[in-house]
Amino acid sequence: MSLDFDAVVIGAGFGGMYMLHRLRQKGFRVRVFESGKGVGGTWYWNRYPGARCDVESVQYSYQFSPELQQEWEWTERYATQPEILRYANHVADRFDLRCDIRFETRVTQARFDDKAHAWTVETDKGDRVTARFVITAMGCLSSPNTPKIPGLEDFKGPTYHTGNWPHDGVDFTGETVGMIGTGSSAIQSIPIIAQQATHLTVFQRTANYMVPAHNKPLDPAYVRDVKANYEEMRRRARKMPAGIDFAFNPASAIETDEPERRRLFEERWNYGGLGFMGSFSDLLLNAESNETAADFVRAKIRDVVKDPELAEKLSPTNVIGCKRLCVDTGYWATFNQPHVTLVDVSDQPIERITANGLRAKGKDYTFDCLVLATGFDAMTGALLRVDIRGRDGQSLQDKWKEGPKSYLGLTLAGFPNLFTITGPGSPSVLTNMLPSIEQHVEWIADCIDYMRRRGATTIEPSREAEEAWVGHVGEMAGGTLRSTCSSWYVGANIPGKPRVFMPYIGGFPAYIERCEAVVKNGYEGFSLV
Ligand code: N01
Repeated sequence: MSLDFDAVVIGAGFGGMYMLHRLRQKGFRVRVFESGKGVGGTWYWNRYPGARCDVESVQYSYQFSPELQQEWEWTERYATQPEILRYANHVADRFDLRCDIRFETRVTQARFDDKAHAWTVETDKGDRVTARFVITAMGCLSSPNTPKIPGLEDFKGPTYHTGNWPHDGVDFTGETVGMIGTGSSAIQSIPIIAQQATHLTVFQRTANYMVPAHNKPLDPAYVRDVKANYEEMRRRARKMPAGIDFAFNPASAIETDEPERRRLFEERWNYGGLGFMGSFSDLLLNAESNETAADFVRAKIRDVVKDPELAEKLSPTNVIGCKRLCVDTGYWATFNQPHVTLVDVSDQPIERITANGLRAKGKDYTFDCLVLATGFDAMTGALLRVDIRGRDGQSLQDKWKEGPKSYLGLTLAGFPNLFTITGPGSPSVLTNMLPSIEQHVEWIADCIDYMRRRGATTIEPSREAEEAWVGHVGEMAGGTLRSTCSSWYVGANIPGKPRVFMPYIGGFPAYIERCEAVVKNGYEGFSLV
């Protein structure tokens, strides 16, 4: 049976684009399906005001092409969404990717044919194509979560979700706005929406920790230096647990005396960014150490927020870093403004959305526009939206009904020739996504190339290898404070979702080593036919 393609890739974000390029370089025939009108994935959809990456721009970028790395000029320490989207488009043009991407086309079903050793992929545009391999590149945070709050359809004004923002932008000038959520998307957009709106009411279920971005234009001398030493920086980053090059202090917070501890926290705070959690090595391992960092941040909130009662409401009480840490610009100070109101809904859920606003704790709030900054069905949501069927017609929904299972976060027992870029069980969301994506793409491309050389037509992990990996992922998670709170890492934001810590927390270097060892040992844990 002749197949239409060697591989179908689902999604044209950073994962899908590089997968296409890499496979084409090796001479494979590839078709990419993308539901958006353009490339960029996360950065195509998340156009809410203030959206920018919290990994520094010079590191949140591809490294597979030294020429690309040298020619692209980032302008700010943390790149804005429009700049990252321009970069994605530049990559698509530079490597002539668009000709193999079908835009505005959503994959609806992928079925594995046991006899043909191939997948049949169907789309909402009526495509029906066959391919030896299917590679998902749908992103970890790409299935927006709209909570089922009663009355949502009754609201008369416009409702916006930060994860699916209108492409022409929204001007809130002269409007009153209600916002639900205080995660990363909310904390970036709140200061900007507050500049436009006549009144902003924020409904907070859980107060969040944040560290200042101290964003700034990039100094040309710094950029020149980075470019002259890019490879060295990338090498250092690969050795760090999150795949990000920043200094990590091996000392314990609790074993460091108070003045020195404060000095080190202060130093990181003044530098800005996620490196704050690298102040000490045990912040996510030891509850007492964690509390020292949490206390430090809470004191910062009291310094900024003038009303002590409001400061208290904005102060998180859970483990710092358990939910994803936010990187902000002026978030807490925004609440000092008289036209910004915080409503704490931590003890009682929002009762209902009404025609003109919402009702919470027996009180009615009115506003013209509603913003849902309510996050995503993370890591599994996008995959489960597609009807994926492996051997004997088994559905992915069925396989994952008690939580996601994978081997290396890359492959699934019972689903031959299916690869999941940054799938559950991989480090992905706990790392700098770009290098994580590149590592997966290169591993997958090498594997497919190896199969071609061997004349193999299927690859599939054994149930034992998968179980062992799932066990290892769970064991690693159990050893840190990160699995102890109701975060999207454990699926807690989606009612009914199985509670499983989804990403691999053992660190990027350990993960790379494991993936390389699997190859070295002749694709250990896999059967190739
Ligand atoms: O989503 P979130 P996000 N009633 O899930 C609240 C990445 N990202 O889009 O915490 C009331 O973090 C919910 O409350 P709670 C980053 O990895 C990166 O902000 O569940 N409230 C929470 O406050 C990030 O972690 C960047 O109690 C409800 C909020 O909605 C991830 O994407 C920027 C509710 C959702 O927060 C997701 O971030 C943006 C309800 N029924 C995003 N349902 C950067 O690179 C939900 N909430 C900087």
